[in-house]
Amino acid sequence: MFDLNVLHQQLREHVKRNMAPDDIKAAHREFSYLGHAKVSFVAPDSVKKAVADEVNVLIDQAGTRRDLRFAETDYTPRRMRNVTRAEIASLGTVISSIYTAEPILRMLSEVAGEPVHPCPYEPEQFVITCLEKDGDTHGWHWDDFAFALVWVIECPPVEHGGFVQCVPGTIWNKQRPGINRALVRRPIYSMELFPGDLYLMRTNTTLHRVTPVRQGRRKITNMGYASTADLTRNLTHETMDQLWATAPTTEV
Ligand SMILES: O=C(O)CCC(=O)C(=O)O
Ligand SMILES: [Fe+2]
Repeated sequence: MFDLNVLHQQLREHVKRNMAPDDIKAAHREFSYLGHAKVSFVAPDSVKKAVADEVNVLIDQAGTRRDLRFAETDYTPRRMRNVTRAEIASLGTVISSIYTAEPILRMLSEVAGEPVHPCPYEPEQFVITCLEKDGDTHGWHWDDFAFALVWVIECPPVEHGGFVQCVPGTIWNKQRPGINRALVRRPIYSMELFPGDLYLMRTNTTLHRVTPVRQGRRKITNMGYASTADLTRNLTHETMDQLWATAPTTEV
């Protein structure tokens, strides 16, 4: 059991001691051009370890297998084990507490170049996903809210798949997603990630996926955040509601 006060103290000290304005500036530049940037510097190793330990316990305790496809994203496959926000909040302590930590929100806002807010729709605040079987993948999709902060806990080498690809500057039309059209029209960026990495993505206008895992395992926790514009928009949540539904379903 981690002492949350100690973790928050370590986070504050990390930001005070290691605040490198150049890292944030570089990440901001990359984020504005490419819709994503590595931000592994936002948390110290102690906090990353506490998050990783909780992810590992919760996957074993509450992970549910999903195998789904949605019309709203052209039936791209989602094959994974996941743990919902409700399960994380009731069975764990670290992830739900770090989610709203002020130093993290402040750094993310600097990287994004605009305020980053906790998500007003609870089920999309944080989730855990584990790709563990040959062919497991989080297929091409957009998210409902503007930002995602992904903590990489475990990840196979790129040779075995499970890396992130994205197409920034794309808009999600839920009636006509046009994913293949977006893929041939614009460049696809691929990202190599290692355990302990974090990245921030503008997920509502950056089409993204995790390529199928062939060997090994990939574990992450994804924290979703809202832009100021999201707070006043009337968003719908079809794909997320089905993906994280309490009873797993294979309907489309
Ligand atoms: O696993 C990742 O790196 C991305 C996860 C993701 O896109 C999501 O949970 O919506
Ligand atoms: Fe996503």
